[in-house]
Amino acid sequence: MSDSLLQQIQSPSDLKELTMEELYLLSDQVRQRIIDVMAANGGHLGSNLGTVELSIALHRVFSSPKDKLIWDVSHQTYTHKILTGRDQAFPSIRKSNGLCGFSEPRESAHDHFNAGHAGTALSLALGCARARDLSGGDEHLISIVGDATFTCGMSLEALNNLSRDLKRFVVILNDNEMSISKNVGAMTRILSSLLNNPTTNLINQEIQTLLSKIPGYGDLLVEKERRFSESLKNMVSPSAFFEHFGLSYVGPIDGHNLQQMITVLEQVQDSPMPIIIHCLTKKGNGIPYALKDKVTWHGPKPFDPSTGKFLPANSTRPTFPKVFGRQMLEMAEKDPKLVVVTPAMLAGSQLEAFKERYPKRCFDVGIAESHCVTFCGGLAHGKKVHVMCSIYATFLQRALDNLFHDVCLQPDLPVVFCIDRAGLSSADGSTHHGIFDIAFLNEMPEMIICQPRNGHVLKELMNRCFEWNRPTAIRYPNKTTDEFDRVLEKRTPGKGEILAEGQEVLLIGLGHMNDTALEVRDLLADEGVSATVFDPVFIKPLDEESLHDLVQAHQYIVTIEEHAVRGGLGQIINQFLIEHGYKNIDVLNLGIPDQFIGHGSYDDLIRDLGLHPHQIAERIKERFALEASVLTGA
Ligand SMILES: Cc1ncc(C[n+]2csc(CCOP(=O)(O)OP(=O)(O)O)c2C)c(N)n1
Repeated sequence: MSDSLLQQIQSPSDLKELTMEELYLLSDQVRQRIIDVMAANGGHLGSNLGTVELSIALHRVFSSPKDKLIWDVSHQTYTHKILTGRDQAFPSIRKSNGLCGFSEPRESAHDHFNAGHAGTALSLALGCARARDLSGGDEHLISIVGDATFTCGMSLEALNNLSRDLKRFVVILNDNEMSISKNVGAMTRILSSLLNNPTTNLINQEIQTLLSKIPGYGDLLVEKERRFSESLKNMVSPSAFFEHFGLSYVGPIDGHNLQQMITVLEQVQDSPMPIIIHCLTKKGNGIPYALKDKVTWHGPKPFDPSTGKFLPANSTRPTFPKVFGRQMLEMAEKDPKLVVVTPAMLAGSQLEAFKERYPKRCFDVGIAESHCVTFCGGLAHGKKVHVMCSIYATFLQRALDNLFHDVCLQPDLPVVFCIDRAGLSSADGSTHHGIFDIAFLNEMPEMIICQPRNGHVLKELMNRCFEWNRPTAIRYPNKTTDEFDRVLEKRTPGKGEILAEGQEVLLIGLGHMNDTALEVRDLLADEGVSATVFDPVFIKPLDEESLHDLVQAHQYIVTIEEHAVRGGLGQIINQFLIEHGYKNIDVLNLGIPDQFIGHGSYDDLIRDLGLHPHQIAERIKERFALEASVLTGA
């Protein structure tokens, strides 16, 4: 068959016409396509190379979109996208106006939910199945769930709600033994015990007999199968763990063995009870260097596929998370009480070196944000240790009640939340933007909230945060920044800084948006408009003393933040003005409007939001009619 087999696939129904040889060829072509596009764009390479055969088998056996494939996290859906009419657009993935890197219903009828956070697929599929049964439907619900996603309480909560009479409900447990880093906890032990169960080996014989009966290629496959059998202990047998939840367990089977996957799926698809198929896959399958270093190749930046070398980065400056990781090492050396907790984001949060140097003081709790925050409450109890909880802004949303109930409401639990990825997440898009956390953190009576404008201020805040003795949030984006070789000054809650003085306009920037504010100031100055730039540093408590002086000295106030305007710094400043009876002041709040924001390059997103310095300068002049008033001296 020709090289262009992939181009002939317009919809998954086309797979049903192909021979097994053609399906093998297709899997090679899809794998190569993913490698080529990821090399150019960067993205979730490892997990996607693990699901090529699995996705082909699923689309061969089931009839999407009537049968619903519901992917957990959905970062592993590239083959699914390619097979469901999106191959041509595939090079645009994660780019501005291009395909989304996750499942996105606005993009295709084959994607049923906008997903990006782990632990949702089982609950969504179960909900769909119950609705199907109530409305007399007959479609299959297939959820595809990674082994690390079983560290999520939500996955277990969904399992707890299954019942044995649920039909046409298939769970694919995609087990590659990895989260982003090595998977953690008892669940990994349970899964590996299934692989080492002695009865598993006995059943191996059975599946080989089954395969040999397939006309035309059975014998060949048996041969292939034997070569694999060292690592694959295939079986069709119940397993106690999943049986207790009402699921029939099938496996473990080789998730890269297309024929075997298809055979098993065909056999179980009309089961009168819910089924879990335990597939063994390898992250990075098909690229030796990616197989060797699964953490690095989970989500690489653009690279040269022939050497596995990354393309030169645009900047040599450190990122905020890098500064955080290094500062943690510095602090840990001086403070033996310092511990850090991460919910499965060791690598992204730059904590790998900390884990290596201080393994007992670093807790990776798995993809379990609620547990993570409550666990931090327990850790901080009695102040035996200094607790840093390093968590992405978007994932902290999962633990809102834990934050309220198990930390802030408790007397004297000074957990420090280092909130990473606060701001736009660019290529990951709507599920990952960290733009809502101030809104809910600000509601917590005991909370201190701050945001450094650069790496140096980040270190200053980290250095002092345990002196404040309160639950504290230090939020920062994944952007490049500066560290400076200077003494770390003391930071005090409620103390901001004037970065530049002026007269008419008061620009209040949040964190790195102070760089934008300073640029805006220059642009306004070019037009004869004078502006002050104030960095509050602390969002809560506000530097009310400075604000009173500044508000009285300026006629116009502009807040600039990379956070939702609703509930963000802007509204907090507005509240301050109202509470203190300021009347004749014009205010402009700039930030993320009340809508969900898609993916794209950082610069494109900033421009789309009107937050580029030139756009902000224009918006300020327009809003306050500054040219007319200031330039004419009116
Ligand atoms: C709630 C939540 N926390 C953390 C993450 C970050 N994250 C993305 S993929 C991933 C690992 C997922 O592992 P697994 O479920 O086994 O799927 P695999 O990548 O191995 O296919 C993590 C922790 C997330 N997407 N959602």
